[in-house]
Amino acid sequence: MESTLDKRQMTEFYKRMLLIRRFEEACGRLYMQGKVRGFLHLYIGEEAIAVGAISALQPDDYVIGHYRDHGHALAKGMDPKVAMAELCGKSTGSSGGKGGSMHLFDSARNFMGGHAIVGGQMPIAAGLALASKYKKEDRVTVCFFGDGAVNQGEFHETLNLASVWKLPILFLLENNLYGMGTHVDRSRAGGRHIYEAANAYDIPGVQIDGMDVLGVNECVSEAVKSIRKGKGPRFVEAMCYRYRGHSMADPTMYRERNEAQELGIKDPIDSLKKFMVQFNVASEEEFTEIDSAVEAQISDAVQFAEDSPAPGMDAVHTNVYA
Ligand SMILES: Cc1ncc(C[n+]2csc(CCOP(=O)(O)OP(=O)(O)O)c2C)c(N)n1
Ligand SMILES: [Mg+2]
Repeated sequence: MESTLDKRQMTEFYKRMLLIRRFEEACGRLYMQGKVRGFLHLYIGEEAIAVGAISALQPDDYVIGHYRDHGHALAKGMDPKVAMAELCGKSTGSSGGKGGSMHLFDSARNFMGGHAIVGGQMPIAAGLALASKYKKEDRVTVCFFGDGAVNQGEFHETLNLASVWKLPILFLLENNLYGMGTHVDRSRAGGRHIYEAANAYDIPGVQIDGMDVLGVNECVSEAVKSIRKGKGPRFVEAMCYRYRGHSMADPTMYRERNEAQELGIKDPIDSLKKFMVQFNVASEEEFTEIDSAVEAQISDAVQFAEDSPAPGMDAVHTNVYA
């Protein structure tokens, strides 16, 4: 872990990652209490990717991703209160409580969802990037997706057109080694170096450590700079690890309990903290203060969600397009 970033930026990364971690833990608790219903896919362990990548963007840039979306939404600036209310199905949520965990959306911050169909966000991402190019807007689209999405037709169709049309788009693969309970080695030829697939479409691809927020930020900053210059799409494969099951309903019987240890997985939040303490960027006391502030922010979000009203009956016929 090396970096030329300053204290303010590193502290911001730490805060954001911790906010996501604590948010996810609170979601897990609310789910167990029956207050969050439906599917719930936690992003715990992968925080460095959302935070490192999205911190390299401008507010006008688009972010779009899959159903494991809380981390991306929070990193793009969505208010944790609004996100938590959405998860609890409340009218104060980002989609008025009608979207839930998999469909967070914040168009004011250019966070374009939260998509439940594996790979379904990819052609939409290309559409966003095409619109920006057509309208000559200085905007980059970052499309997040998982290792399970790369075996979908949309992945190949999107990479092809994005390259042919030189779209301002970054494909950001979060390779957490699993698509539900299936290890990537069993579902994908060359599953540990998927980035090479981008070369087939003339898109430069790299593989990075997705557990290192500073490394992610540096790599994405460079890629986005090139995309902004009109040099066409880029592809980043961030290797990471999903600490929890695929969803809350998954008891993870298909992998050994000590797999993360065996793989030498380093926690992204602990690693950054150790780095900052070692190089005197921040003291233990400063971290204690940040930790309490984040805890307070999360309890406020939970309280807000619990106190908010459910959508009224008048909402039954709104946002229905068929
Ligand atoms: C088209 C489609 N097929 C199957 C599913 C069921 N499904 C939901 S998540 C998932 C696994 C995707 O794994 P990955 O892309 O690696 O993302 P991760 O959950 O690891 O973040 C599958 C198969 C779906 N939602 N959409
Ligand atoms: Mg996966």
